[in-house]
Amino acid sequence: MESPIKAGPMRVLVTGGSGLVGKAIEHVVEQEGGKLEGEEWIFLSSKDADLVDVGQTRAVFEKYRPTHVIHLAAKVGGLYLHLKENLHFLRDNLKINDNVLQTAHETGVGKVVSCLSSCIFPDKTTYPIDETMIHNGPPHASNFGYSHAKRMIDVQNRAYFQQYGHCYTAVIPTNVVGPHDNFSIENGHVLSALINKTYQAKKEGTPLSVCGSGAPRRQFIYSLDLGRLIIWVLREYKEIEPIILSVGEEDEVSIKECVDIIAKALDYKGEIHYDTSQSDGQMKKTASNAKLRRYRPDIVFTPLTEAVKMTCGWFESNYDIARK
Ligand code: NAP
Ligand code: GFB
Repeated sequence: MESPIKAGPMRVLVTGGSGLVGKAIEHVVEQEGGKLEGEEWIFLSSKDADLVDVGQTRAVFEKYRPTHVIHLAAKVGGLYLHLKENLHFLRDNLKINDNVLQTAHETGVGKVVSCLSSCIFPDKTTYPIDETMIHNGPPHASNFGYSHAKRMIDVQNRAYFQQYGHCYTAVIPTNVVGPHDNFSIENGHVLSALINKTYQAKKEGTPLSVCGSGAPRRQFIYSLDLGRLIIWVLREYKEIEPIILSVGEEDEVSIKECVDIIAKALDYKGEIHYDTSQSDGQMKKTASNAKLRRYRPDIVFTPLTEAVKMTCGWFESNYDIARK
């Protein structure tokens, strides 16, 4: 039996509200009419509460008394940070997730939407990957810490439903690109790191060095498209089972294609080298968005070239304040 979600306007607490995905949701809520009459939306950063700490987690939930939670907060980073810090990714994210879900239960939160990721699926698998395959084998070795912590959210959600009837569910975004990302060359995700690298190469008149062979393939969703879909999941999606939020398999591109898209967007015409001494990580993790399409056949995704162009524009205009 599902626990009743309180009637009346929502008070939504967004953990990780200051990050790439959180800022996209804030834009949709504040600028695109994503907030309905009487609703309150609170966007947290780690300055409001370090969610690794259960006392600070409880204090921030007591302060805001949310009816709903979008749980984005996590230790997040690109392939090369994962390779260095798998234990930190595992421990920090296990603690954050348990603190947020258990505190949501203790304070009577009616619905929680958490975030998994398309990089947590089994490394040895058939394609396309779908939501039923999460636990069908070990994740890729490069990010096993983060992947196991994220997989536990799915296990926790099932346990909260079975024991208390809570509607705690999760979305599975693929790689995300957009404004307010972490543009760190060492620790960022591929597109944000490459945007910063290409920007520097153009400014210095030096060659652009790309990590790996450029052969791996990825699907990228624009952060604002993802933000709109997460708000839809909060309002309309009733399953405990997670749902993949991604562009289709047909939109999968190689890292080399990404490099060329970024070079065009930043008008970079210098030399491009591929440093194959650096890991390629997962070669592919092609995810199916068939379940999403069944719910939302109307969805139109921002094309990658447009998403990259807008992200590059944001980066150039906000260079001084961008995380890098
Ligand atoms: P992000 O830009 O790095 O933002 C992370 C957010 O979590 C920030 O608001 C950060 O706060 C907060 N945070 C980190 N550690 C915290 C802690 N100990 N206590 C409280 N808050 C903490 O990450 P993102 O890309 O938006 O990712 C959001 C969610 O989407 C994550 O769950 C991630 O796993 C998932 N996801 C991301 C991608 C992607 O490609 N980016 C793909 C799939 C899934 P501060 O600003 O104060 O640091
Ligand atoms: O976004 P990324 O770091 O992680 O992409 P994943 C790694 C891929 O991009 C590898 C290539 O094939 C790299 O060889 N690449 C090329 C680069 N140049 C660079 C560069 O300068 N920086 C980086 N980082 N990569 C992510 C997870 O896995 O999947 C996230 O790390 C999230 O947490 C996301 O879950 C969905 O795509 O391999």
